[in-house]
Amino acid sequence: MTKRQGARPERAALVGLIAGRARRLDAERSLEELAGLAEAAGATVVLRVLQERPKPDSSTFLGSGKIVTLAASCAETEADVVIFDDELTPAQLRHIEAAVERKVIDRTQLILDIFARRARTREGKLQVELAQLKYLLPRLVGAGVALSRLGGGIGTRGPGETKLETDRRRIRTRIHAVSEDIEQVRQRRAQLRERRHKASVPTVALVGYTNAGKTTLFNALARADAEASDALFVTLDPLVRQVRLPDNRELLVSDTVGFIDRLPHALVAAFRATLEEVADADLVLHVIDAAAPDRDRRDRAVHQVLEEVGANDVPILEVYNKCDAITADERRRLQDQDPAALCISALQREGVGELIDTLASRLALDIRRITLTFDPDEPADRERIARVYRHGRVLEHETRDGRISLVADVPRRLVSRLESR
Ligand SMILES: Nc1nc2c(ncn2[C@@H]2O[C@H](COP(=O)(O)OP(=O)(O)OP(=O)(O)O)[C@@H](O)[C@H]2O)c(=O)[nH]1
Ligand SMILES: [Mg+2]
Repeated sequence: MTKRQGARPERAALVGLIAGRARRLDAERSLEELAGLAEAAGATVVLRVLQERPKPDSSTFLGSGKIVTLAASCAETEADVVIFDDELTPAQLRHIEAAVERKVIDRTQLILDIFARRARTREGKLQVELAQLKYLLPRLVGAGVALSRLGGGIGTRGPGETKLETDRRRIRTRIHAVSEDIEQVRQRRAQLRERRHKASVPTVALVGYTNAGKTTLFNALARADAEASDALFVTLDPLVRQVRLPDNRELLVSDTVGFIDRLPHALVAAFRATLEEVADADLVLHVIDAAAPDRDRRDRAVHQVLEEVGANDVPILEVYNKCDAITADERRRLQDQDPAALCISALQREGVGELIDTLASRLALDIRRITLTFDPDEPADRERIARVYRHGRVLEHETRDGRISLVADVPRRLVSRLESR
């Protein structure tokens, strides 16, 4: 089933909560970000509501009085859809929808919708669809009144202009089929990574908040031309390219999906195949938008996702990007805060050479001196010798009794592979 959106953009009312100790400023920025997300999903924002209360109401999120006010404002502004800045429980979703008498979606569903719009490859589409279906299933409990009313638009679109399945039994079947397909993709990726490991090329994974400039930096490093744009979640599928270091060694750099505050858990889980690239890297390069007003909130979000994908024990290098867009004073403050910080401009290719040098030394730092003996008649041993020469620094080479013995400095992560036979 394919259904195209009509030409008229959906009119969206945004609702956020200033809850508990959360600062008003954070809530405001979060709502600002939600507006950006709504626009990325093709909506026009016609109303913003920020409500202060200690914690969300378990039934209506805002409380029954405020919900009535919200319904009136929505009618007045002719909003088609109400978007909540937090994930709603299935019960909240039902109650709110009944009260405001129009489509209600939450931050999670909105992000999933954007991912669905952006997904290009089979892998990306499968992963997004899985996350969407897993989100939907518990929300179709009962008669599924709420969702059956959804005509179209945000929250009803699957990847690639498909309409999402809303029949529970068919959703279950579909979840099963999609999961199996993803598992195959995951295995294929794992094989590719294994092959790269065998080739002993170190990998660097670019991570960061969406729109931080990862793809721009990726292009600068790899002299590639992947799509970078001032929109959220432009990149979904991992790209891997070779980068040659000044000392002629090679490394692989991967660009992947951007992170965001409260990245839906279902999405992280579904993107496991993609995000394993990060967990498996030798170094994570965290690209930070130096010009973003809420760096701390973004920073927390990135670290949370890294932890969720099991990448928190990969060494990390932080880079402040967009330093062309901040004042000299701000730059100095940054450097005071974090003396090791690298300030670059991926867009203007400033500091990229220095970054490459840093990458080279960070990847080379972890070196061990080893002595190995090889049998040059063995093809596997000849391959190992070649590998030592390619990736290490050979200090001694001695041939005795038909055997070759090498003393070399090699990256620690390669030691086990060179010694194993
Ligand atoms: N001023 C300035 N803008 C930059 C810089 N680097 C990237 N940008 C801009 O920031 C926007 C986002 O860049 P991308 O490279 O697409 O960001 P990304 O992190 O890959 O974003 P997603 O893939 O959407 O998560 C684009 O408009 C870039 O031109 C920089 O160094 N300075
Ligand atoms: Mg990108």
